[in-house]
Amino acid sequence: MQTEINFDGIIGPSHNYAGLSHGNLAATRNRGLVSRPRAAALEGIAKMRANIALGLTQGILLPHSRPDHRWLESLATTYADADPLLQAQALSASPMWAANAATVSPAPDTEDGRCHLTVANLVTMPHRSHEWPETLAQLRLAFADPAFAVHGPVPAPFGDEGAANHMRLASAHDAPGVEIFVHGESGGPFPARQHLAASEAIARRHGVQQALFVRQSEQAIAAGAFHNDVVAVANGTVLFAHEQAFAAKEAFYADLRAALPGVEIVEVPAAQVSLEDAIRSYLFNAQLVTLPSGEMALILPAEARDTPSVWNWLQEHLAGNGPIRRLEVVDVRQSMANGGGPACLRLRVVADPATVDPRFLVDAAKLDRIAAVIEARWPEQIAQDQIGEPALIASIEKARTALLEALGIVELIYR
Ligand code: SUG
Repeated sequence: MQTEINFDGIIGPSHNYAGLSHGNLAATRNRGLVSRPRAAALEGIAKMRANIALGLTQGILLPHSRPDHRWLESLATTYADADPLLQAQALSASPMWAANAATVSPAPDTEDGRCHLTVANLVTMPHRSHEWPETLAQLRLAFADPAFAVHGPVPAPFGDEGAANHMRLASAHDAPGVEIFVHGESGGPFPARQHLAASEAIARRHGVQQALFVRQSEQAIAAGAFHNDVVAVANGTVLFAHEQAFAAKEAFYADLRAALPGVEIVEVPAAQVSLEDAIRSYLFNAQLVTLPSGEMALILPAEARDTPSVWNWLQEHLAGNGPIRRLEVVDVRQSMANGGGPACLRLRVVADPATVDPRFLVDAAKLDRIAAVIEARWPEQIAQDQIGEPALIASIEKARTALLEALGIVELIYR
């Protein structure tokens, strides 16, 4: 049976605050803080446990091998010789944000009836530009079944940041849907990370039957919405978005209503929640999910509860007859401090779980085993001035190997 599976990126042992993402205000604001990789990874595990308890199907993607020695080799250097910026770029645990792993077009949407995945090239940010080879290797393992078609990256210079700029609306997960590809053109002082040409190429190669292309508003990017999933999220027939998320909004909404007559657009007015509050609280970087009961729940970061304008809007929505019936608050503060909320941490794939390599699916017992490795091996903290220390690097490398061994995913250890 086709269902939605959320694949969460396990937060890797090298998680740190190097402030690498220009335009991501949380990451630059928190540059230089001491990170807590063990606590971070356990927060991610707790989120997965909570989602399983809600009756959702849960998968994982694995931390990449860090530092990325292959990437450094292609730059004709080594970790020991690299300058601190290059070291940080090679060490980043950014693959945790699985929403940037790939764009996924579920089987009911595509011409050939297969579920298509294109690995994101992430070319805009140097520390993320070297994620794709290892992500691709994981996707090829997890989705080796002929029900899937896994594609390599769109070529540079067309920036592609994956599912974070892609939304799907459909009357049911297993019904044909409308796929919305969101790109940026300008973002004030900040880069637009998703390019229209990349989105169009993906829609063509996936054979998406109903695709809409919409531009992110310049205002949103300039306010810190470096990905669309910071200001909008969709599930089922519901689009939940900030009033200022899109450029040419009325035309987009009209196209969407024509493509999916039952669509419900839940728009949060700027007068009630400013773009700044939306971005600081990550109201929209929530997981909007359909529970087994058929009700929709919003899985939100604690920061949303702590932001009065946001929490008031949500309470009003619940009291009215809005489509979001339930709020679930999760604590992912370590990831949030780098600009990654609950939705950034997961990649949604609609598929029959029986077609997925079972090593990439988790239940509560497997999460206990993963948590035990994290507790025993993940560094408790990393200060920025430690990232050149050989002992720290050795412990990071050993920690990841221990996890892959525990999960029996040894193909990825010595790539
Ligand atoms: O690409 N942060 C990530 C956050 C990604 C969030 N993902 C989604 N919105 N889907 C980014 O900006 C910061 C890492 C650092 O600065 O060390 C970082 O890469």
